[in-house]
Amino acid sequence: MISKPDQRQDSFEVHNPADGNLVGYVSRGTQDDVDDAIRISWEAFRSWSGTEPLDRSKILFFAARLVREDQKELSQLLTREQGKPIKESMNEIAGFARVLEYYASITGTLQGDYGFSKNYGHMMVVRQPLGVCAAIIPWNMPALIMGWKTGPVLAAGNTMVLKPSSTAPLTCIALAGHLYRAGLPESVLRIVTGSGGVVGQALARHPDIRSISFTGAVSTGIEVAGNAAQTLKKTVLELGGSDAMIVCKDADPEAAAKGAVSGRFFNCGQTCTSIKRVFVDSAICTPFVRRVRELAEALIIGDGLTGGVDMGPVHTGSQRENVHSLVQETVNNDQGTVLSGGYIPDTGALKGGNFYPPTILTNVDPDAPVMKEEVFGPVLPVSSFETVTEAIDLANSTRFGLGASIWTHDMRTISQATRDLDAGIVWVNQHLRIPPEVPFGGMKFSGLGRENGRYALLQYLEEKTILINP
Ligand code: TXE
Repeated sequence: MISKPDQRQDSFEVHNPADGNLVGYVSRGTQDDVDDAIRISWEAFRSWSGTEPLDRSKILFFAARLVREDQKELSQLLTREQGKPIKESMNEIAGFARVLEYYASITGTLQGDYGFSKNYGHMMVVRQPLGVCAAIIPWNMPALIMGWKTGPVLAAGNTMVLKPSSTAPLTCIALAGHLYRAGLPESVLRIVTGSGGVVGQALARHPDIRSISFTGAVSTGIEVAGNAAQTLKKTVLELGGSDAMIVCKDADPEAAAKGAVSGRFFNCGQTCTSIKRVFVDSAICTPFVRRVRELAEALIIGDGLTGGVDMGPVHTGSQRENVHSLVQETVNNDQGTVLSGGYIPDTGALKGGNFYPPTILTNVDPDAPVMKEEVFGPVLPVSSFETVTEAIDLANSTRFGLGASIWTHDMRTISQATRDLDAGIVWVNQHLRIPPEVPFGGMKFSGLGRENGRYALLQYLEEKTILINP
């Protein structure tokens, strides 16, 4: 899909991270575009918020069906602009549809409460939509995150202005097209493409936006929240993570090794809840690391459109630079050893893209920056521990609190870990998997509020108390 937008408007290019080729163009939105989109959305709000929940459900279900019918083409577009293997894109597009189906199935279920008091009469609580909500989307999982943000907002009867990332906006635009074809008025969901500094900031600052949901970097999230606070918007921030995986000595060794590899190298390590640090009981560390290495080195790296590829490129050259410099810093400071990977490929088919091999670092100092910062790329740092309490303390020792997993079958250890890990989501004997029914979000610097589940629907509704003296 290479088509230039309206010639009157400035535009920018979207490139394939696997080879640098042009994938398409999008408009460079301005403050005026944001103002127009918000005005149109408010006009639409009057009618959309008054539709029957069942009618909103029908549109969301129909959109999900259209997306599933077009899954292959949408996945190819996602891979071309984002870089991930086609099998992951297929799952992500299906994930978008599933989120829409989930919200379609609960539309209208949280309408309110009722009570009667001799003193106050009829006490009613009605939940009403907020108005125009904004969403700012990143590039790492644009389709799924678009589903997490649009699903509850639209199901609750709000309208939305959405800004996709500048480097992976095309799938979001295509998905919006499917929603329109399913009957969603275009005025109910407006997409404004453009830079974060212009379009994103205009949305965060705009006085007529009632709620803003942002996914991206911690520093950007703090700026968005600061701007949103000036006009008291409800704010949801889904920021980064530095998820720990704790492998106990009774863990199923094969399941844990496979979990580490898929949990780290999925999406080339560019997922907020990727496994970013592994702590292994010292009694099993050597065989565990050996097996992780075998599995990681068996992964096929290449252009995500090629069948059989397990891991695509890092999304941008600058992201790859950040990742590589953290690896080099670890080695140069004697804070860890490269067991596998750790270089920028400069030969063959991988030379033309932003590829980086699956990289394993061992004996890593838990205080090294590669353990403390969010490393958004295929780097797996491993360290050992002596006691579970020590491992939990290490897991909690960063500013992040998004996810964490513990691999064990011991009930006492499971109880301790699920209670003491500072994370918005704690997995046991799995990592990274999140169905739309349960809340998703982080503690500490990983964010504010939750997405997914009925919790997200509540976020986009506002309670009004009505007291009737009969
Ligand atoms: O994020 P940005 P980037 C983390 C990850 C990654 C780092 C940087 O660690 O390495 O962030 O990624 C828009 N006001 N995550 O630079 O800039 C921007 O246009 C309003 C984790 O891509 O935060 C894009 O649409 N909006 C994360 C979105 O914010 C602004 C996923 C995210 O971009 C803005 C992505 C501004 N001032 C990155 N500046 C996760 N939690 O999964 C930019 N944007």
